[in-house]
Amino acid sequence: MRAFIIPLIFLAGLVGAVDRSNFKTCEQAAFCKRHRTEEKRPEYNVVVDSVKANETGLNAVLESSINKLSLQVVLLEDSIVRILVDEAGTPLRPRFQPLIALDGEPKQARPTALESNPESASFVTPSGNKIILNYKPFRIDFFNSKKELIVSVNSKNLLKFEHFREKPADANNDDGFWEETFKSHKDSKPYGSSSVGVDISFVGYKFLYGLPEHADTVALRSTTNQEPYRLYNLDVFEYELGNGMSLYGAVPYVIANNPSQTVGAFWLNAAETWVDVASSTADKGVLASLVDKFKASKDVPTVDVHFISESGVIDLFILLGPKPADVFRQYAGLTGKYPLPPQFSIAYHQCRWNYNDEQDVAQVNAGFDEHDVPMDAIWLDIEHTDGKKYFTWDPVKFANPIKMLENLASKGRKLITISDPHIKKDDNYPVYKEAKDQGLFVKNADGSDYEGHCWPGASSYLDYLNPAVRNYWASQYHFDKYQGTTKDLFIWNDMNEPSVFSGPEVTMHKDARHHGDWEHRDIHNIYGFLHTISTHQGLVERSDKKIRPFILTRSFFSGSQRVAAVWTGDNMAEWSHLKASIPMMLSLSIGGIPHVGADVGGFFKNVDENLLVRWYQTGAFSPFFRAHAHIDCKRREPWLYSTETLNAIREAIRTRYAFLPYWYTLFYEHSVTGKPILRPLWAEFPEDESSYDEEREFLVGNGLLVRPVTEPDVQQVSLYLPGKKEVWYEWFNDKTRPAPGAVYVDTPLNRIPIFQRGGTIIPIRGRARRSSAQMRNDPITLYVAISMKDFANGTLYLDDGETYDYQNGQFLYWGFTYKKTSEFLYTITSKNLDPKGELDPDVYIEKIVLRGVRYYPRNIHLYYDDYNPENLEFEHDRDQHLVTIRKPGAYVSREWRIDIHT
Ligand code: NBV
Repeated sequence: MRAFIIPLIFLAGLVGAVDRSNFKTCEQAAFCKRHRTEEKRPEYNVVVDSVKANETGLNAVLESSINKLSLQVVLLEDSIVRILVDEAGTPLRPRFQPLIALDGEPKQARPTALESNPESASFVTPSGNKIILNYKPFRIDFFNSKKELIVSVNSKNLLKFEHFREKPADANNDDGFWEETFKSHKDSKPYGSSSVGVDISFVGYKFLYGLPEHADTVALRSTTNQEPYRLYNLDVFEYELGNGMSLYGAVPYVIANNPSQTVGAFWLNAAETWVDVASSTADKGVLASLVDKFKASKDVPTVDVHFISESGVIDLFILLGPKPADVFRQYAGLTGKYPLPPQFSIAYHQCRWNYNDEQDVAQVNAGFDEHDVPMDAIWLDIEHTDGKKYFTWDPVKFANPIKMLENLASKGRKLITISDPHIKKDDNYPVYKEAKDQGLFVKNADGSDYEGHCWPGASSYLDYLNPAVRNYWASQYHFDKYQGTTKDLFIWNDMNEPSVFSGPEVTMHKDARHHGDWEHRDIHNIYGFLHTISTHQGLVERSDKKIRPFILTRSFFSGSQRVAAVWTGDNMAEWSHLKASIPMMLSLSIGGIPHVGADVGGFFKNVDENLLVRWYQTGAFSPFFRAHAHIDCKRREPWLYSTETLNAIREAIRTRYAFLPYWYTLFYEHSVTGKPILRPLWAEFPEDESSYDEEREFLVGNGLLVRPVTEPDVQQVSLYLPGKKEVWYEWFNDKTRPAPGAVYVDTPLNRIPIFQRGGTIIPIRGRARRSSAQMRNDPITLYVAISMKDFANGTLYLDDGETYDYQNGQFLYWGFTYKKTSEFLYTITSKNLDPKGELDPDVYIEKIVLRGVRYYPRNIHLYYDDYNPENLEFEHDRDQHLVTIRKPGAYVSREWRIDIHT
């Protein structure tokens, strides 16, 4: 039994900031300190005789004065190289690999031009990248098809691999190798420290991104003379901005971008990980001769990264790009994509801790209708349960949940309930009793059930690493088990870092034991991921794989996108937090997790009206859009504010609903290509160096640029329009703006600065309704933004928005193209992009708006075939270069052509 000391932070109410003393620095984590500061570490060399080429790469043994390691360099499909380093021979204990993060076993590929000589061995990938394994000292260099060095592994000789060992009688523990204490918590390491680390240099790069989750800039900062970025999933109360402290989730993955090439590195390790980032130039040290040979100048900017993990193996994937879209696809190929979510989940959500009872829910539900504000889901936080026992309802406050669900469903709305992984220690709670009896909890080192303190008081934690536990937890969601629920109820998984109020750093003890005798240390960063995998399984099973699940999770790891959306946790109602939400969402988004958002309004503290409006406007362009607030905050339903505020909030939410067809199409396209939905500018404009550290603004898909207002009381904001010889259109007034360039736009309270990129066609729905379900068959308006080359195209995906029937052809995916066909003729055509899509709904195009028209249309005709033109009505605003074609009446799922004669 561990003693419970409830940190004061949880009783502290709404003031204060993070208590840093609760969380370790690198200096306080013995392994991190050793990796970071050890001056003279033994060098590893490749044992020359051990090098063996095989069908997909090279194997070898690495040797230092301390130990021997096995090395595999494996070529994977799609220009990815995997480097695996483990202890050689028969180690004392096996090492954990979080293979669950991978979306299946990566497919191997055959290299060409395998060569070896006394100093090195090399091979070439099908796309012309050359990989050289240097023997003395061990180093792996990656060259692109232009023969330029782009990545080098271990060029700084930071490889360090602590092997398991028997504790000698006279063991010296000065450096915390055998045992560590943090505050009152002792961590035992009977086989010693088993940490691993190595350096990776990105040669020719100044900018590196990734490593969510941190409340920091999107472009990673140098950590020289500062704390490294930390990846150790933690429940950080009142987190601070602008540093690399751990937060709730971990994606150990970085992307480097320069004008000619984008590359990535994925460090597949679930243990506590620290990452140093430093800028240098490759004109000194071992790489100098290589860059000299391959680069015009020796002064090659380089970003050096040092990954350090407490246990596990080195399992490193180098993604060779060469363009951002390639790297996104490569990473998604490894860890998976976010499957198409139900449509309601990308609409607007109303949450607070807590909606008090069924009457409260009914009033909020009605309030949205009374005030004409669309809304798709109401959320219930922990207070809805019977004593924080998940899968139960408070018998008094929520006596008729089915009725409540049906009321919501009658308007097309959903209910989301919270379900945390801590299980109240109470023999009368069946989940606790069964899990205890069946041995489903995480254990202490002595084999007893692990106990910690959380919301319900003394709790145990299910061991989701065990597939039997995942099945058990999944079954708790079945309708016969989770009573009072219907298919319109979805799930929120919180506190799954896991948060243990009485544990070290508010989480689980590292020497706790999981299924397979793994230590918690080995698996910590995937605990939340496993929790959501199991919830996902439950939701799929309970509907017989008919309804698409929706799960929101706070903790995550690489691969979590296969099962859940993520939010940025307990932020604050402060302008700085609104601003920080943009880089945070962007990092997650390029880290492969597309359905992301921050609590609109800010979780802690009361929010002022100006900030609330601006937050709604940012939320309206965030992939996940939910208002949420702490239990001690004043109520925040939109109608509790001034008319001006209510109007602005209504307008923001309606704008989100108008753009839903565009969002939904982007989510569909992500599920096919792995491309992020929210994109930093460089993702679309990798050559535009001015955009590399831009984080006030972002792109939604390739067509919309959004620059939310994140400053108080501003009447104007400046923003940057990227691209070369491109043109952008201000969404709300159609003004044409050339790129590249900075512009100022007016930002009255109800204005969100958004721009449409010339060359794109964006589908929207112009009528606001109560919920997205009620808009399902509404007509579409196409916004055609004409490029400098007289061209535009775009896509539209539609289906029933909730079932898996789209996998059996019940969808449509059509493309629209605008182009100049001859001197006096411009055409817009529709084309079926996926003939497997059989959906042919009664959805037609009610309006086409053409932006950037520099000619005078004489007449406009619609053709379903070549013979019967239909004359279309249109308006032409010469000053604004705008043509509006009214009621073309063309169906979105039919082939047609519109001719514009000039
Ligand atoms: O369940 C209560 C809250 C929840 O509202 C919030 O969104 C989570 O991030 N939860 C954390 C626990 C308590 C936070 C102080």
